[in-house]
Formats: sequence, C-alpha cells, structure tokens
Amino acid sequence: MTRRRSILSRSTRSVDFSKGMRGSLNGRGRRFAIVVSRFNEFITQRLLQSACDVLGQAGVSEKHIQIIWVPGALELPFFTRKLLKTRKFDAVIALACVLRGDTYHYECVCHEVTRGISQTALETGLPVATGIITADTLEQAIDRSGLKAGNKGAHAALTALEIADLNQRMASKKGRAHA
Ligand code: INI
Repeated sequence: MTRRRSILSRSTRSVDFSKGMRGSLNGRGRRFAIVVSRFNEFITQRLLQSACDVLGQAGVSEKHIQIIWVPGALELPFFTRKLLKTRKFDAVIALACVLRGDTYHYECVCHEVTRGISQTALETGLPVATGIITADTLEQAIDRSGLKAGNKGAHAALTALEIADLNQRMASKKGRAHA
C-alpha cells in the first residue's frame, strides 16, 4: 500500500462542528440597502416585502433599511457598487426577477448581473446578497417568491445578515479569537 493510500484510509479525529467562525443573524444596529428591480415588479415586490420582514424580525430598525428601485436587473451592479462605496451599509441586498419568456437575451442578462455583482463585492470588499429569480415562466417565479419554493428575498436577507456579521467578525479581534 502506498503512503498516500494509507493516509487516505486512516481514521482521523472527528471534527468538532461547533468550532469555526459563523455569522450571527442578529441585525440589531446594522444598516442595509436593498436595490430592487422594477422589471417584473409584481414578483420583485414580494421579494422586497419578505426581505424587509426578515430584517425587521432580526432586529434591524426600519430607518436603517434604504430601498432603491432601479429599472431592471442589469442596473443592479452599478447601483449596488454606488451604495457599497458610501460605506454606510453593512451589506447590500440585490433583488430582481428575470424571465426567459420575456427576452431571448435571458442568458446574457443573468450572466451580466451575476458577474457584475460578484465583481462589485470583490472590488469594494463588502458583502452583497442576491435574491434574483431566474425562471422560465411566471408560474415558477411566483413559486420562488413565496408560494411553493420559498422566497428568494427572504433567503437573500438571511444571507445578508449572516455575511454582514461574518465580515465584521473577520475584521475584528473577536473574530480572530473564535477562528
Ligand atoms: N430586466 C429584469 O429585471 N428582468 C427581465 O426579465 C428583463 N428582461 O426580460 O429583459 C430585464 N430587462 C431589462 C434590463 O435589466 C435593463 O433594465 C434594460 O436593458 C435597460 O438597461
């Protein structure tokens, strides 16, 4: 048996899964901005409502949530970047709904938005959570905005709370102590 194989098959200490840094979902004192697309507003309103509900339940004050409406998903990266650059927010949440039925450039919109938002987060070093429905039909979008398949706005808000806290912990002594 090779050394490599013996290392791979050897049983090791079990990992203590309670260890390691995690972000908390406590939103007290935190500030968030939500950029939301007007395109398919019937759906994005539902995403926005759930995102705000989750933030409220986590203790985020209403006056600490800034909402910016933009024409469509393609405008999300630009305004997300602008908001992050103010350094006033712990995280930004980007919400939209892209439907294949409405456009043949569906792939292009989805790809550009995802790439633009990731680039913005990496460039500014600040967290962005996305709740972007990409669906073939309006029915699927309705399911993903609260009917049968969860609500992407709520998921994005939970993610934003967690990554805002994680980002702060990683920058602080508290975070290093728990690492
Ligand atoms: N924007 C969306 O948010 N969802 C869509 O489904 C969509 N479609 O189908 O085209 C869409 N297009 C608009 C785009 O995001 C820009 O607002 C527009 O191109 C102006 O820059």
